[in-house]
Amino acid sequence: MASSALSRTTSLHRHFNPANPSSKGEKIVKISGEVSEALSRGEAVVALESTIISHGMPYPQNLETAKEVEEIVRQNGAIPATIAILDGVPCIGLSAEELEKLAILGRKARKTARRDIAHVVATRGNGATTVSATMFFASMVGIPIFVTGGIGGVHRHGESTLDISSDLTELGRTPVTVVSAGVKSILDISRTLEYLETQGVCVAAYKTDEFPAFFTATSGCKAPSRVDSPEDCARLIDSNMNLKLGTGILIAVPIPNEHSASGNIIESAIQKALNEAREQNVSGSAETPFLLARVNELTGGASLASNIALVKNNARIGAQIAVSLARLRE
Ligand code: PSU
Ligand code: MN
Repeated sequence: MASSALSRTTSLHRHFNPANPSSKGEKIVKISGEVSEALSRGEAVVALESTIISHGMPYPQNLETAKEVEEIVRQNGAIPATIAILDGVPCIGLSAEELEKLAILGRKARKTARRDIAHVVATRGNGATTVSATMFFASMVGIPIFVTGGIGGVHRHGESTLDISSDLTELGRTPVTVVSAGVKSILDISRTLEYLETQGVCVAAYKTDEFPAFFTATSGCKAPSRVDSPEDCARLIDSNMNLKLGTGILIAVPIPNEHSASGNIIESAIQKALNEAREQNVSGSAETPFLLARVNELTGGASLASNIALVKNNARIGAQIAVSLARLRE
């Protein structure tokens, strides 16, 4: 235990040294007391993103879901660390007031991927971090596991638009494990898997051979690896850390059967939303939020209910993995 606490502190300080602040002497990031204590003791911590709160769901469901997800992480023995940039300060672990502020800001908060971080901080803005930016901060402070709903990927027609989410390159360069329900079929799933292979990312499906497609458990694409328990995941993460591979891991958890949306209804809504995006020239970072909102409207809220259910399921499994990893590294 003592040696693991020591090694965690050492690795924390290698990435982020609170004694080495910015040029003006300010702290570079703010870590909540609870999260910082858990990290220094080598206890289980789960990072959570904030774009899902600001751009992924409407108010007030976004706030309710964010609170419930944090509660599920706690019930399963880990400490939640929601990450966002507030008034220019990257915050690791939000208070109830900060979480509410972000949920109410909604789309007024800036969707912040890795490329946007420096600008949001420099302009003292409010930034909701995507998977890429959340991974960056989680890694900086030494949180190995991060739970979300779905990650970005290669967009349909990405081979000509080059619209490939920076989530995929982040997975290739940052050793954080992301627990998600796969990728939505608003994206090109098989090209997303090809790109993750190019980036050297280990992709493992949870208790299934198939890579899941967010709203549905199947995608028609085989997952490159399979894991069957939180302990399997913890051993995988531990090996990745010991080998210092430096790359992330994607654990793809299928949506529970009872919540999976009808594939046909979702698929026709996605087709319609994609056509509208093209007609209205919606592209770049605006495309994913546009599609998510339209699919939700077109399915009369059915997709939002599935979305909430799968995020909660991921939170439960992610916390179990974090607990198992903390035990393994004691
Ligand atoms: N997919 C979802 N819900 C989301 C996102 C993706 O099902 O909320 C968000 C995540 O924050 C993800 C980001 O990191 O969108 C990807 O955006 P882009 O496609 O612009 O890279
Ligand atoms: Mn993009």
